Order: sequence, then structure tokens, then C-alpha cells
Amino acid sequence: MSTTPIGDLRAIVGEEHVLVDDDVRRGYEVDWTGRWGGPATAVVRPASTAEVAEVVGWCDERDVSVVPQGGNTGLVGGSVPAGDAGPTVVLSLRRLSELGPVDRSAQQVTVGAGVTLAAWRDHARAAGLDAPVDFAARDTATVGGAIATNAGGSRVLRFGTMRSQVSGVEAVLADGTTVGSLGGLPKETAGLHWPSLLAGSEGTLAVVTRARLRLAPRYPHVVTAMVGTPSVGAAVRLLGVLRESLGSLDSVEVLLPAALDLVASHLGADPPVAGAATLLIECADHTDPTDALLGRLESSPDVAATAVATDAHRRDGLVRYRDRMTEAIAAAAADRGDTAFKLDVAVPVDSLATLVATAERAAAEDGALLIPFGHLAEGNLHLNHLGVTDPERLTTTVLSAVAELGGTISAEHGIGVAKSRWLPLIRSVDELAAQRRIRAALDPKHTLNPHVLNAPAGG
Ligand code: 2HG
Ligand code: ZN
Repeated sequence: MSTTPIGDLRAIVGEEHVLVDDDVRRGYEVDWTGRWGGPATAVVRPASTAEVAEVVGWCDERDVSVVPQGGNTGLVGGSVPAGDAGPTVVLSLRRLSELGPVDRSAQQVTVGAGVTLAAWRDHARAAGLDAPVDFAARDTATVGGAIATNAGGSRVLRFGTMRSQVSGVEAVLADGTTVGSLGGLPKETAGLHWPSLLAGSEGTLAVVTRARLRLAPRYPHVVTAMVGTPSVGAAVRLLGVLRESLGSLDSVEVLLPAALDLVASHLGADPPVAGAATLLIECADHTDPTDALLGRLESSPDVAATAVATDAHRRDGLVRYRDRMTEAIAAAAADRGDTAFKLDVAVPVDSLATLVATAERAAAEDGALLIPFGHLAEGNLHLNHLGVTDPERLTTTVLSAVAELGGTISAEHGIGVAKSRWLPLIRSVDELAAQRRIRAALDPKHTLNPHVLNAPAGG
């Protein structure tokens, strides 16, 4: 912003919340993968919706791009500047950290966009309830970011993605107008519904500042099982049986052997079970679901080995193999002077075995090491790779196959900048044009995250 004076921004948020020093900005300019990012003219840290509105309106008037950012745990470059953009402000929303009172009758709470998933969960738990969305980046990822990407995580099978949790939203449009409501009425048909429009819009339509969120019951009994199955097909069959017969089923995650081996060596521990597809299954209920789960597992021909835990300590001992996967891959990549190459995709669950075979072939052709894991119940695999030779080609091969299987090129991480060129694989030219018209109606000057999703200038 050498030519754009930023003194006015200091007047809005306070001197110490406009960060311009190179060293301080750096943590906001590059995403978690280290793969995506670009320079910001300044990082601005508002503390209220009114300050967000003033900052965004100020930038819009002066043709300064605004990149909204929560915990910066994104993996597709959706909340960091682009390399070649003009004047750009990273709008860090972490100071919007207000936790409203839990409404136990409605099972809802209003929180600021900068509240982390862990803080949302702990706040709910203190009132005897729970957060329905959970994933490994919980200590840093924010509610606003999770809404913007329509994040999923491990409990989607039971509670749905972030979109399903948002019963009200407050947001700021590019011109500084504040829209939405936080009433959280479960029934309301009064025209357009901002939560539906904004969930998954990746900061391109508005900046979410507060949200009215649903809460889940806090189940006192939780059982975790790690289960080896002889094939991906067997794992999918077992999933069907569990879904059909266990109302307490909370999550069914999957690790393929390369992933399990890598995380085990990172943890310095032998995997408790092995199999062609290893599942991490959780059931949670008001009464103990252990016998019901074990009964299903014992009678299934698709189960090769099982390790079960019911107390928190031993459950953590199993969950860590899934929770610390991303960290294990980042460490392995760093050891090789590489960054992990990630493709987050989903296919109809019956096509999962085909997807795995295709991804293995594509990685072998490239010479890359494939590390596949993810969320079995949603057919959602995180195809991580190390040592990729030709990322463009690999991406095109895998994402084309995914599209042909009726899947999606992004299941929960978003499109960001990483995948915008491949959107036409799953969206028609006419549809993309219609989406751009919606975007232009709310943000005519392309102020908000102009380089992200179906970028206004993109093809
Ligand atoms: C997970 O499921 C996250 O752990 C991250 O979505 C996945 O690192 C990844 O590719
Ligand atoms: Zn995931």
C-alpha cells in the first residue's frame, strides 16, 4: 500500500492492530501448507463488526483487496493473498472472539467469527452440550473460517457439515453494509437465507463476523474402535452395516496402509491393528454403546482385527493415529525439503475402491508417494502426496477421474486458488457464469478474495 495511506485504518482499529512489519505479516501471508500465499500490504485486526464494516468499506472505496482470514489453517490458499495481487489487506478476524451465553433450550449459542472450534466446543461442554463439528485443527481453526469453507471433519455422518450448524449469521458485504440475523429461529421462511448463501462461499460474498450455531448433545459414553479390514470394499460394506444398526455412530474415518505406517512411525508406536483399510470408528450415546458396536464388529466377515477403548486416555491413544496424520505428513515432507501435495476429494462411497486404485495409478505414474486417508462415511479421501514430479498433470488425472465417478474436486477444504482452474470439471460454464453474477451483485468491485474460487477474471 505504498501509494495508499493506511493511517485511516489505524484510526479505525488502533495503531497496534495494523501490522506492516515484514516479520509480523509473514505468518498471515502464507497458508498452513507453505504452498500458497503472497504479500499483504497490511494485516488489519478489527475487534468488532462495526470495525470490520469500516475497514472493508474503506478498502472497497480505494480498490484495496480484502482477504478475510481466521486461524489460517486452510490448505488451498483461500485465506492468504495471491502472489500477483495489487494492494491487499489481510483482514484477520481472530479478535472477534466473543462467546455468548449457551441457550440450552434452543441448543444454540452465538459466537464471534474468530472463536476457535476448540473454544466453541469447550464453551458448549461447560453448559452440558457439545460442538457438532470437530477436526484436527480445532485449536486454531475458527468458526468463521469453518463457515466460509463449509468445513466437515469427523462427525459429519451424524450432524452434517458446518453449513448444517449455522442457524443465523451476521456478515459484512464489500461496501461495508452489515446483513443477516442471529435470532436462530429453527423455522423461518422470509426470503433469502444468509447462512445458506454464505456457507462455502470462501469469503467471496461477505465477511462473516458472528454466527448463531447449533449445539449437539454431550454424550457421556464414548467408545472408540480401530478396525482392520481386508479391503476398501470390505470397509465400505462394514460402514453400511454400522450405519443401518447403530444410532450412536459418530464417525468412521479411514487410513490406508501408507498413511497408517507414516503416522505410526511419526508417533514412534506400532499400529494397534493393520489391514488394507484401517478404520477409526466412534460411537457416542447416553447409554454405553460398546456392546452394540462390538456385537456388529464380531459378527462381520469384513473385520480382520479390532482394538477398542472406552476411557479417555486409551481412546486418545487410538485417535492420535488419525488426528496427527496431517502433522506427520508435514514432518515427513519437511524432512525431504518438500511440501505435501494435497487433493481433498469425495466420491459416492461405493466408488471409493475405484478412486483409491486410480489415485494409486496416478501417483505411481508421477513417481510420487501417495498417503491416502480421510472420512470413510462421506467417501472423502485426503490424497496427500510427497515427491510429486508434475502437480498439474497429477491434479488433472485425479480430479477428472473423481468427476467421472460423480464426485467432487473438493469435499471440505474448499477450492481456494489451488483448484479454481479445475472447477469446470464439476460445474458447467453457464453455472459458473451465473455464480459470478451473484458474486458481482454483492461485490461489484471484486474486493473480497478476488483470486479465490471461481475468480471473476477466471475462465
Ligand atoms: C483432516 O481430515 C483434515 O485431518 C486435513 O481435513 C487433511 O491434511 C489433510 O490433507
Ligand atoms: Zn478432513
